[in-house]
Amino acid sequence: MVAILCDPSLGRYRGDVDDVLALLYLIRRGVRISGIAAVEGNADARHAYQVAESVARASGEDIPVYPSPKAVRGEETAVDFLRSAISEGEDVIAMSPLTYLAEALRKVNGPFYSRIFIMGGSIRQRALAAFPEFNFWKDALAARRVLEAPWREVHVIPLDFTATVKWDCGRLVRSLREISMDLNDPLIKLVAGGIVPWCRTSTTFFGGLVPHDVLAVIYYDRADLFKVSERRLTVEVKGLFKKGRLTESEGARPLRLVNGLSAGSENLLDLFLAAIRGGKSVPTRAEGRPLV
Ligand SMILES: [Ca+2]
Repeated sequence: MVAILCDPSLGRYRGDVDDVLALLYLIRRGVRISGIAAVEGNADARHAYQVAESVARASGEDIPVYPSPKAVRGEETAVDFLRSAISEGEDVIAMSPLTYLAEALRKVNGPFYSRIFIMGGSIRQRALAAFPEFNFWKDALAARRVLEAPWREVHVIPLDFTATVKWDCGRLVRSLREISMDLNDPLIKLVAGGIVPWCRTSTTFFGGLVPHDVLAVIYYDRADLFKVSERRLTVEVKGLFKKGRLTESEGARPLRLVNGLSAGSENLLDLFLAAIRGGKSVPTRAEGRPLV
């Protein structure tokens, strides 16, 4: 089972849709999701929760969604859910600022049996723009606490790597529409329609869609397609343009840092679309065959 922490947006020009595409990938691949903590970050708390609820409903699966503590009072929140998921030893995939994960960790005694997979951080000063990577920059202290926690394994998919991948938005939208019609799948239909505004924004500003969070979940599913190095890194917590950066630290716990693709996996959009179309029938890493 895997617990998801994300800040999904859909149907807006200003909200990146990579979280939603990542959820679509996991659901279509049949990865068992114990719940989605949908919090503010890339989107406000209420929008993030509504989007995650729509995705869960359209999937037809029983996937509970937990809101940010900012969005509700008195209900089970993202923090409560993450705390119980870690207590149960579930894997965690984090694709948003890490404030609520750090808060949950304070309430669980380590060592944890969980593995953590995080899209966040950058080593270079300017991997994509003047600012460091958003998820770590937004709450750098939380990011540092999460990396320092006694996880079974820590995997980081940094901006240095994700910014090297760019997808053709026109092809992505056309292909998802085709697949949704062929399969008559309400979740793919929801995503295919909702990603259009952000696809226009990202084509204008970045020349295509940079699929940050999607790369984190493809890595979770198919680590064999990626190059990884073991590093001892911590998170800078000070300085407007420095905070959130990953820097070497001898005393840090070792983590696995994704830094490229292995041979033959260059066209990740083909691979993504094949997984969305093929669903659970596409061979997994465990079966030792290529995905496309
Ligand atoms: Ca995100």
